[in-house]
Amino acid sequence: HSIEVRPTKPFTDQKPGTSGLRKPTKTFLENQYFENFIQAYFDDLAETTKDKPPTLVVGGDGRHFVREATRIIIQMAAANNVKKLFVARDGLMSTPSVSCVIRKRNTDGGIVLTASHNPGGIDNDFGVKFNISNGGPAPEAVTNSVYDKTRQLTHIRLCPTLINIDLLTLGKHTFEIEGRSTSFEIEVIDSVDDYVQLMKSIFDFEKIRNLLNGDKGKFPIMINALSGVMGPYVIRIFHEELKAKDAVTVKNCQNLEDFGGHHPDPNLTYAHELVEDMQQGDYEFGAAFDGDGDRNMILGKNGFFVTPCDSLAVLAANLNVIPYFQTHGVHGYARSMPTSGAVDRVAEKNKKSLYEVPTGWKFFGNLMDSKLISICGEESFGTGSDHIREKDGMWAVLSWLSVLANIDRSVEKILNAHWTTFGRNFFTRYDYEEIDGPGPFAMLKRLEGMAMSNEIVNKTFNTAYGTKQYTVKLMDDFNYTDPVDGSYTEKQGIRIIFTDGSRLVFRLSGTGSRGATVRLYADSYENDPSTYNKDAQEMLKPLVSLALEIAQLKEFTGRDKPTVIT
Ligand code: VG1
Ligand code: CO
Repeated sequence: HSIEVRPTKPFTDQKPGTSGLRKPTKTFLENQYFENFIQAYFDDLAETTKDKPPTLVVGGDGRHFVREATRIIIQMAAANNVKKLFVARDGLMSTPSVSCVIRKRNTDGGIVLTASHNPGGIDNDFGVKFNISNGGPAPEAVTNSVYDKTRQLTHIRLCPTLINIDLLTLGKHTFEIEGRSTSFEIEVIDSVDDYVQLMKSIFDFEKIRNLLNGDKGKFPIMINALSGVMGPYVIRIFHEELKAKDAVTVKNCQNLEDFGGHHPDPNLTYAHELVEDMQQGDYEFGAAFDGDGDRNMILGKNGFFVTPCDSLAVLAANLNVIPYFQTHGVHGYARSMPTSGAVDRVAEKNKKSLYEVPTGWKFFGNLMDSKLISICGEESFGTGSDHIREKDGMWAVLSWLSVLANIDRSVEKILNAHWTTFGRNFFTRYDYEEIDGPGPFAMLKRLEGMAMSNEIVNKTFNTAYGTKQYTVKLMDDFNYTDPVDGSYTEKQGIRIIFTDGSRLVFRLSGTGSRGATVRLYADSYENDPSTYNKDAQEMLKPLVSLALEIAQLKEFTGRDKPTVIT
């Protein structure tokens, strides 16, 4: 096969956000937009791998264009000196699974074709994420370097005759490429095998099997994959490995190119079907995943909601029930900055270090590589550990089932016991999605100015609800210096911390593809047991109303209510 060097025009807007490059699918389809981005990545990779041709993995979440994109990557990898490419069968592989395969097969990195929790289809979003050799999302040094290359790109390289490769059958293919000293290898691998093996090495499957369908009777659960990539993982693990078909009801486990119209984001709004199913009272436990399988939502009987912040804290407090941590030990914990302080209290009690990083999983990688942390999470329904370098929805579900099997068969009781020990952080996030115009940027700009001048520090505010008063202790624009490599990241969100420990955070989303999305996070700690069973929205009303007032959110955005509340 010969290599074609095809001229192209560079784009100026291929800067990856919080988690890869996400754009409307149609944008990727026009003017070699996708090919350009991939070429810039290969150019960058060539610099770092020098004369050692790299090995890579490619997989995606099955959304529209994933399969075609996989074939384009094969043609481009061949022309860009990639030695070996592991390709997920039918192009389908969850994000955590890609991370697992990179680590297990010692590749130099991977490409994940996903826009994660963004809706899919020709009229929705597509996305590309690059992962590095530790299995984690590429850090900013890499994505910035790729971005620089996208703006200067003049040519793309591909082998146009590499077509009709069977991606549905497992196996190896070798091709001779003109002008290359080494041949190009493809190996089509099963998307689920490596991952399931890893899960079996972490958890006590026998114990989970016994919980679901064992000596204490059935423990009915409901799993909803929102038509994303997780279907085959769910079926394989629950029905085949755990042999618990009777106890595990599954929904939307057929992967669809448009996710069946689902917005594949496992939260109370977009996974409402699961909430309704759980409210019927027939299931003890419920979970949903996002499009690429790294996010999870956990519900208890009757739809009892476990906030991701509490989920992280409960798992951190109970890691000792999971065999992996019994053998590997537990290092510290970490959370993203907007995530509530619930896990901080567990760290304090267990005398573990607690790291606070900017939003985005890439910031946890160095901490895990250096064995500073074992578990970490984000308020955005992401939980994971150092078994891989991505957040992992299935891992979170199996962790919860391990806790249920060992501690108590009720999610609600586990939460109540946790709050009794540690107190409760009430947390909520308001999203104002896809706002047009400069308003959101102006709002953030003004808040940055207020943080710089310290003008509201020591000021006491009354709120529109009740008699509660809040005095500002600190207001800043969050920045982070990585303790491992010293890399510095700034402007990661405005924080307002009050004297009673309550916190407000404002930031703009880095994963949207249309307009600007404002996120407002509120976190407030209570240790009065009479509050523990109160509704978070009710409890946080005063704090949220104060947030809206301080930020003048309505004036700047024109929105008087959020699109999503979690
Ligand atoms: C959001 C979440 C963030 C998460 C990121 C990727 O980013 O807030 O916590 O890491 O999505 O998740 P942003 O910039 O929109 O707030 V995934 O599952 O979409 O890769
Ligand atoms: Co995701």
